[in-house]
Amino acid sequence: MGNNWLLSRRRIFKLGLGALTGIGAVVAAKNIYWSQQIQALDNPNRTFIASGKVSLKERAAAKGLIYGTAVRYPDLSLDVKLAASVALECGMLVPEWELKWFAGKQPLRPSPDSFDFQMGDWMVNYAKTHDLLFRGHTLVWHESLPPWFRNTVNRQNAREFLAQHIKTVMQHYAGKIHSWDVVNEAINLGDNRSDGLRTTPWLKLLGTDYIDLAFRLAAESDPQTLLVYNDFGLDYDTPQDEAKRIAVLKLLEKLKSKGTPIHALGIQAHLLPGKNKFNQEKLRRFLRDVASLGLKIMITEMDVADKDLPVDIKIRDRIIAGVYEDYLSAALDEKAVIAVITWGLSDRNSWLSEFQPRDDHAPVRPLPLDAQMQRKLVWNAIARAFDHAPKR
Ligand code: 9MR
Repeated sequence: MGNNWLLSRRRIFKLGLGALTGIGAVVAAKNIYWSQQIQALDNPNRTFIASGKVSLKERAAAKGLIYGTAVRYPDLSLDVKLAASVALECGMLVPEWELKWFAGKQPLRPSPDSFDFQMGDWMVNYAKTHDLLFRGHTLVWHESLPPWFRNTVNRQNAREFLAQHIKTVMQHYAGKIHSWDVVNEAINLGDNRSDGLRTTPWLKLLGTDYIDLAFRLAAESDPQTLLVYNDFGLDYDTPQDEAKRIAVLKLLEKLKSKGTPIHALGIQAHLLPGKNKFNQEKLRRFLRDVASLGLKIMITEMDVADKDLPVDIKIRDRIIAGVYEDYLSAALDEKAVIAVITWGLSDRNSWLSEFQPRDDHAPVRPLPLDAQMQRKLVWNAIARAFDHAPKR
């Protein structure tokens, strides 16, 4: 047994080495392919000239559009430069953390029977003082749930928890919110359900009707605000995104046919150039299909991750700006699109620095302003897309 055992160990080792070399070759070939794809994305002759210095807010407004950004309380309250840029460039504010159930240092739902509105109130007042519209984000999501949720919410009381949360939060801000993300990211094809729904805690506790229920509770709680279904992964010409677009359309059709009070689709537009192919016509067609259901559309969380892009800032910024302009010029052709929100305004404050950092540790550059709050090519690209957009 001893010798046989040794032999087979050696053979396995050799086989393993062979397999590793094979895998190595495939990975290397893939890397070459991607780096060629990425080079093809860059057009050194492409210029992003935007006429004049008028802010994004004003350019958007001239077309009947809204431009806004997401921000977090600690950034907005402590960073005067950021605050000044938000007031200058934006017509709308979205709290990145403060109206989730549990995110940031002072969460909205610290315990099952309490609500802490301090952060949210500060943000709403800030928006009012600076003449910004305000968006609510988000009432029903499988993430950012409190640590107490698991052991407290069960099949018997889930409906009551959902109703109490939606009513209390929406009534607290009633009349002050332009639009609410009522349900966020409810589709996930990876969960392999025939209806495409994500198996979230809410789905497990309440069944598939939790979405309709959430919208009805929302409509009762604040009849003035626009009620939005918000999701990601709807942007590219890939089989995954195509399947997700179909699943989202099916969900929206179903809700509309049931009389669910839903008013808009939020398309997050977290873009990742390099490996994904983008097709303007496919995006236009999807937006047209959504609009034909009588829904408005908001681009709700736009940014462009640069983790696969060359480190050279000139090249990187040019590619990112091109991605923004290509996407927005197609999206804004659809008149049902009423707003564009970027997920942050300055590279200083992007979630991507933490969630999708670059392998070379170079600071990420996904947003309109650089870390010094200077306008960069992305700003020009957005400005150009607004300037060329048809009027609403
Ligand atoms: O940018 C947000 C990050 O700071 C939070 O830690 C995270 C969890 O609350 O959520 C991020 O924002 C997400 C948004 O709420 C929903 N769409 C995807 C966004 C990026 O993950």
